[in-house]
Amino acid sequence: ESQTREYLYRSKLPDIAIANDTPLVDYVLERAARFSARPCVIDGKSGTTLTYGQVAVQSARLSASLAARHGLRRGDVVMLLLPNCIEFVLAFLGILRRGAVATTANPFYTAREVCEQARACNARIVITLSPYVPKLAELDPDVVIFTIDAPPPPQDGENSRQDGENSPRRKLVVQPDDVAALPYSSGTTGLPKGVMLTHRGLVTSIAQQVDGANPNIYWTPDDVVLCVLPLFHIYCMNSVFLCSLRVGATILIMPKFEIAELLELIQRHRVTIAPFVPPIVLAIAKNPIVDKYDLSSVRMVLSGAAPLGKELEDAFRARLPLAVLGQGYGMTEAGPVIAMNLAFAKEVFPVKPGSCGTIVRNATAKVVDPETGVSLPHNQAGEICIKGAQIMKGYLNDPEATALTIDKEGWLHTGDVGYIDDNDEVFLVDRVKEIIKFKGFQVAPAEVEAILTSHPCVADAAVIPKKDETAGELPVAFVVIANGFKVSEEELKLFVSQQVVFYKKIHKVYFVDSIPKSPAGKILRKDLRSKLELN
Ligand code: AYL
Repeated sequence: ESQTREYLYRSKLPDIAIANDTPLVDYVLERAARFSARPCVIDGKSGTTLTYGQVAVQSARLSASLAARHGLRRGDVVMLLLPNCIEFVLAFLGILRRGAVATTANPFYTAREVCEQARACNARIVITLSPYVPKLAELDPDVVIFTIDAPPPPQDGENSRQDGENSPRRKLVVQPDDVAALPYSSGTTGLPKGVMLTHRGLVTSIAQQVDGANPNIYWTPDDVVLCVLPLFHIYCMNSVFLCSLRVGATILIMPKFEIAELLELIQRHRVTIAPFVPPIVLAIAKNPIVDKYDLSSVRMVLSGAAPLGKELEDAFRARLPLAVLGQGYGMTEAGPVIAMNLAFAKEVFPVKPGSCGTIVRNATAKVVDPETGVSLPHNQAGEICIKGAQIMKGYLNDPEATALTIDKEGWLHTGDVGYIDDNDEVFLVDRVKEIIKFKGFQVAPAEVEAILTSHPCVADAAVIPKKDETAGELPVAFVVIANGFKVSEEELKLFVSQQVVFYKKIHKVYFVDSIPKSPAGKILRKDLRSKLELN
């Protein structure tokens, strides 16, 4: 290649020393002894509160119990199929303490989706609630199903087998490059894949956000952090749950978004930090009931996982003038955080509206021309690439997909198109990858296409995003009916919706004679997208 100069981007914050060979749980609970009497998690509905001390002890107990009863060992995969609840927090920490791996799934998934993930990662144990047990019926009978709402009685001697907080052996169990969390993501192409996030990677990511003399996100033990986004998704798991533990803040748990309840909780618990996604920002900006609540405690509002329009940003700021609103930008595979707004820092930097933040510290980004791979200077749009100890180790059992995403030099290619401006802020403008984002949730077109083409009347199908004000994007399908068959739009929508979680549903079917494809057989999604715009 003829390019002599590489254009590289870094944080404005200086790099910091990160003890990223520490196991994740030791790292996030490093100062827990100091905070042991302070509230760690509060269940919003019941008011049940566990202190840092209780979380440390109870997660260790759960860990010991998983080992004693079910033989949980280092490297074993445990699936968490749970809504946001205190037990999620305890189970996640308990699994990781053993050097085992937590794979998280949406409890609203259909049986097909749950089983596909559990089988793909060979989950040995599923931790869930009894109403979700029927979704696990098809799993191998060897898989242990552990229902936290109906736990088995404690066994004799179990407590004596728990390893205490200071067990010297525990440190040896977990290696920094062991996988800790295994969320699923389709990345830039194809079906959902297990994203191997290691202890080292997650420690690095959390440090990049909340550590240092001038942390990029400045939180303190006095903060109350709202946990309404799903913990099974990497945004909340990392930037809400794990970052809160690291700083010793209080996590206020809410199992699902309901506006009046959310506002009530913010007022009652004097929430200071509100991590949101754009649809929640929209609801707060637009809903008149917001005026009935005292939200003056909120000092920081984060938005991420999907684009936040500038008008919406302005409307929201008018509603909550005391809070700093800004965006984070991430991708599951990237560990996940790529960029974070520097208005959240302890010593703030000036930022522009519409930006997705500045590249996190201890990391390097570049913007490449997707055609030539040449890196681009400020203000020129291209594919964002990121490098650093925080990115994934790879996709589980899928070296080909890994090699397509992380190149030989260690650059992770995001599939996002954007530029970095003169102020070193990231602005996203487009995507060169397939995923559809419904309210920040991923929809893998390949998954829905496979379901559609499994229908006897369908010869071919392509699924693409259609812009939508509340959801951001909606999945819509182009379908070729098989010769001599007849099928209606409603039938196909139903056929899909019976097999998928709500956000993967098809909102419109366009019947066509053929799906445009490249000579290599790849769907020309761009052509379909422009067809939609003409519609
Ligand atoms: P995944 N603006 C626009 N698009 C975004 C943004 C944003 N601020 N953040 C993420 N995306 C899109 O794996 C983008 O296309 O992780 C990206 O490649 O479900 C894709 O979503 C990744 O989707 C944070 C803040 C985590 C954000 C995240 C990202 C979680 C979404 C932690 O603190």
